Amino acid sequence: MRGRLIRVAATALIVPPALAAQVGGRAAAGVVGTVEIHGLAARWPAVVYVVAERRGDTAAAGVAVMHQRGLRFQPSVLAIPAGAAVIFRNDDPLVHSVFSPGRVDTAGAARGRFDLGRFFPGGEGRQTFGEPGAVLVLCHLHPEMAAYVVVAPTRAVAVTDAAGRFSLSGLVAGPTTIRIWHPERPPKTVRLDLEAGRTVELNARL
Ligand SMILES: [Cu+2]
Repeated sequence: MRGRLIRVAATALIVPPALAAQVGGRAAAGVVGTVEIHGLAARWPAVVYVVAERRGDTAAAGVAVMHQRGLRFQPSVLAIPAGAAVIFRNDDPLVHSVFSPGRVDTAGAARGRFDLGRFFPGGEGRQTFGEPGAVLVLCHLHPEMAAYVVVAPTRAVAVTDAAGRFSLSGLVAGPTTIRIWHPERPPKTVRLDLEAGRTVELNARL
């Protein structure tokens, strides 16, 4: 299903020269803004990502870390590009496990299910995420522990901060589709026409 277009506060801001990165020899574009989760105490942050990029980015997708600390997964939402790995590290003085019942996106089926088993204090496990989607991560020993690994189809992905702000930089200018994800809301799709060397502001409400 296609996401609704939302009203965009598209204000062209001046990008400081030091931040005006190049993409393929041209000045890069950027998007900054906020995501407000209407009618909900913000337990979870949102994830904002570019759906498709025209440049061929062959850089390694990298490795991210999600901690188990204070009987919580930290961060509670981790956003990575497809192909990246996540190291789950037990920083608590007790045993945790790490597993996923499968994807919770609109694909429906329990693809992406995994179970890394139990980890003693200081132990860690590693999982690579090849397919885009939102993956719920749980601990068998502590049912209250929950987190999401959001696997974006591109490298252009950001998690909102405590104030709901996000920033995407180094983007290719031109028509761009942005998707906003939150675990308790349907995803929203926004289409922007990005200009080289400029950063536009996008303020969305889910
Ligand atoms: Cu646990």
